[in-house]
Amino acid sequence: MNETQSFDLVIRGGTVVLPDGPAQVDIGVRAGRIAALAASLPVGRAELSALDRIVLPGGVDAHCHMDQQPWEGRSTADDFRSGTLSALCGGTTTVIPFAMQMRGQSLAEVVADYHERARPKAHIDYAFHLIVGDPTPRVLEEELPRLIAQGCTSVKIYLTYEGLKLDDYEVLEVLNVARREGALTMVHAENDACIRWLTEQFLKARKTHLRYHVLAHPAAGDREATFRAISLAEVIETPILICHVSAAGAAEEIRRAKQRGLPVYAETCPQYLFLSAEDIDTPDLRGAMCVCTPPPRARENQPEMWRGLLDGTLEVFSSDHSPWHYTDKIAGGPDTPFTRIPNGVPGIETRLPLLFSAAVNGGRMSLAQFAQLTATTPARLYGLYPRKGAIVVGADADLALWDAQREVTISNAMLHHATDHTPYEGMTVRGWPVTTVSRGDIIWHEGEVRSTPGRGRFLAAARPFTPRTSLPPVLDA
Ligand code: DUC
Ligand code: ZN
Repeated sequence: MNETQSFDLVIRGGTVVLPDGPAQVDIGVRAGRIAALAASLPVGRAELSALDRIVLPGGVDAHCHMDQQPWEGRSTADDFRSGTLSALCGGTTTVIPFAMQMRGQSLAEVVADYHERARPKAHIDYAFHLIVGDPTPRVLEEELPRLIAQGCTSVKIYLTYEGLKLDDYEVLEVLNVARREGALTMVHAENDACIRWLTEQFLKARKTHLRYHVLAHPAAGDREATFRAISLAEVIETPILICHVSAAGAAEEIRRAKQRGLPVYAETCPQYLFLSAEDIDTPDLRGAMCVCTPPPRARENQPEMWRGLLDGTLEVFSSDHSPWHYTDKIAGGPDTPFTRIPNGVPGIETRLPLLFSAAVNGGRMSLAQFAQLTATTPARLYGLYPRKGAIVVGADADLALWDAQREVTISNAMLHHATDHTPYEGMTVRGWPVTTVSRGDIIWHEGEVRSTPGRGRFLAAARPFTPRTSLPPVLDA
């Protein structure tokens, strides 16, 4: 083998989770890519032992918030530096956060600004979803098609939240552009009127304790909004993905839609498997650490989320990392009403270990299924596969080496995000990613960070679906 054929790095002796399951193979890396997978490779210029390690594709976290523009006067705690650092220390090698357009803003300007925020700081590779909060004719006809052509090929819309929510007519407009452009539309599916009406009733009755946050975001409203989003996408005949599914009813609508053959995809997050409404209902304000939307549901709901993950109803597992400082969450003092607590929980670093421990070590899920949920399927749905999301020849050498038996008790002190708490404080998990490799660089190894901010690159995503030049069939009558 001559110099140009030899490997920059050989990862040797691990149990490697290939798309069809684990195999004992070495991984040869050349120019940042996986160049060979074989039982015994020759010595490389650098060697990394994976003995007693499980080698998984680096995680793809397809729903996380970092350095979004301030909203309602507040910004989340992580910028791209701390957010991507926390991600890589938890075995994730690709993130897809959100460039968020609100009413009155130019989407193109928001995206340009977001590139500036990410470029100097990101440790790992990143793509952007486009939040469309103001679908003006200019956005629909000019900005969106151009941004999609430039590699931002997923769009997120909200059915609730002042400044972001779209009405059904606007949803149809966005879905129609997504269909034409081959983009995927993600939907935050909660019923806005339910939330506003219930919130007002609770406030009038002076019911301001944290527990009313859960009641003001009823699961029935999620089911309705999920079904409505599915129906609107059915009219346009275009794929959608329902974000952060929290409750059995919404999962049931998604399952039915899939059974009818509709291209409906769905995501859930750690907070709906490992937290519950009971964690919010604390006598003090500590429950604020678990406040997010949709909220974690009653503990009895959790088995339904597991069922959805295991039967393929929910095919993406993301963090929805949205970290606020606890001090900001409870800035209103001991009587902070539930309406004043910013929504969101941190979780980019704990996403994979929590699932690995409960699902893989808990005997519920195979390693191949774990890789699908946490890396391969999000990479496919968001136009990053096969460069990201799987251990295959030709892909970027983005890998996480796991010590499957390592017991770790989660504490905020060990995490790398910029916020002051984790809702998972004190939970013990078995299995932890001890080495992370990004494009062949070892960036995290046995507690040592070896990365630098700015090494992450923007990923221009491919269009995940075929652009449809024809009208939606309903218009072609
Ligand atoms: N809910 C969201 O939809 N996004 C960020 C935070 C949250 O709780
Ligand atoms: Zn979110």
